[in-house]
Amino acid sequence: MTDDLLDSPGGRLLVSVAAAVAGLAGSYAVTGYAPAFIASPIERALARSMPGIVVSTAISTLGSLGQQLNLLLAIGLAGLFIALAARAAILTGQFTNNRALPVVGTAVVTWGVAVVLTGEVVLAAGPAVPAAAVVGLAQALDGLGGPMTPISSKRRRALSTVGAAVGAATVGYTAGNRRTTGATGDAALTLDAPGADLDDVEEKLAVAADASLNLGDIDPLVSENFYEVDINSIDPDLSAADWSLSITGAVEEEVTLDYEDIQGMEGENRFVTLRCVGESLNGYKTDTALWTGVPVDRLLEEAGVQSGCECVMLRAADDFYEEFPIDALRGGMLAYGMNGTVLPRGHGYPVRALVPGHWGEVNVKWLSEIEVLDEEADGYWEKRGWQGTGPVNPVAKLHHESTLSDGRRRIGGHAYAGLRGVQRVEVSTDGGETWTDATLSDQLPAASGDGPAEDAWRQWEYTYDPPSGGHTVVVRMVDQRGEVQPEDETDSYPSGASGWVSKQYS
Ligand SMILES: Nc1nc2c(c(=O)[nH]1)N[C@H]1C(S)=C(S)[C@@H](COP(=O)(O)O)O[C@H]1N2
Ligand SMILES: [Mo]
Repeated sequence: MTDDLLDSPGGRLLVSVAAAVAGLAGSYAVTGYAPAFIASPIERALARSMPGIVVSTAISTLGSLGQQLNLLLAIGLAGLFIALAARAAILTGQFTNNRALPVVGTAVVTWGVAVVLTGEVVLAAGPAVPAAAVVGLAQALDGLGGPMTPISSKRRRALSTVGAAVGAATVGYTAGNRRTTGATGDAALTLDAPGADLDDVEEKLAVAADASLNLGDIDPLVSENFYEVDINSIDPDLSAADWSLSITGAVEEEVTLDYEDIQGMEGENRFVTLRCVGESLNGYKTDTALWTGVPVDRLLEEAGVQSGCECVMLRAADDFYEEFPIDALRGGMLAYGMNGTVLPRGHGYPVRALVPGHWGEVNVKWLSEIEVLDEEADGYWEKRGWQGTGPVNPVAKLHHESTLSDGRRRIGGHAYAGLRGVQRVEVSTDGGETWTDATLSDQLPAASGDGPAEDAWRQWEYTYDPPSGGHTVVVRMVDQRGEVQPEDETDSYPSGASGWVSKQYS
């Protein structure tokens, strides 16, 4: 037994962990928050194999925290692989008396693990080199004095190794963050497509701003903060130049389109609202944007649909897939722009589907394939017990409340009913005994400019004298056919929250 750091089990553990930290940082440095990051495939495998009941419970109890915990677990596992690789290399080197093996072994095994996980041969050097460097550093510190006593104490050498790992982590974290924002362009890129009418975008956004009721704390008619829901902790990071979409399956002729094809076609600008089936009744997962893209029906006609089930499966780059009636898709669009900017990565860059009036989940992001089916099949969420491929449930939310200087109360929110359209919102301030119509925002315009948008929410507001003592406000919406939304309350699982929103004020 020498005084060498690498000769004690504790020292080897410390160096292995330091190598893992440096390796993770190195991977992040060269990939950023992207699928090539060494933890990303692990995170994805964990998320995809999680039983439906666990995912659904996590969604309702933890929200997006569940996904973050999953990512942390994946990073821990990736680190464990690197640490084990380093430890094995150190031990084998010592056993065979080979001075080169700890460094070379750590590099090769870490590289191999990264290649197997990510499929990235070059980027796999990201974790391999720093991990091996830390092992090499520890070895060098131990051996600096040659066969004699090393120049610094064992404690000092341990601290130097840890210091190197912390330094690598800091540099890697910074570099990775820079890469992430560089790739996604935090400052949204202005849209510029031959087929897009950008003046029309500006006009429609101005109309929407004008039509919005000024309710201070809640989103105007075009959401400022559009919710994001998907199965990824780390979103696909696609290049538009490499992207293509194929229409396959029960068609007369398969059609493949690339980004340029889509951008060259005559485009349209459409207001569409999305609502997630996992949203709680008075939740915040309903939002509206002005989307730029092309109608799907032309493309389906070009392919010649011959479906036995009149149904279709949309597939995406994150291995997400959803099946639903093809008629719903015929009315939909393929969007590459959002509110006058290039479709952001988090919302499906380069191209996503929009299926008017249907739950968010069938509005597939990072779209790669439209497969026309001959037989019904389950989508990703339906395999996990959800039933979220149909039309949305109507809802009137209560998100704004303020007291005016004269003591009156002002309340408001958004109302959405998919293709049924919002005709009225009714408010009761006496727990549902009596009802009064709320003031509604004007309807957003249709893509053509003629008439209202077929699938967009509206805002409502109502001002009243609050009775002394407590009172209960209830809100409900009435669709364009005059039908009042169902009163019965249901949870979001499995087919979307439903019911009248009510709040008690003291
Ligand atoms: N490829 C892909 N598309 C997806 C999802 C996903 O996980 N992967 N999530 C769906 C769900 S559940 C919803 S509610 C909407 C949300 O769209 P947004 O993130 O743009 O708001 O995207 C849908 N499209
Ligand atoms: Mo969703």
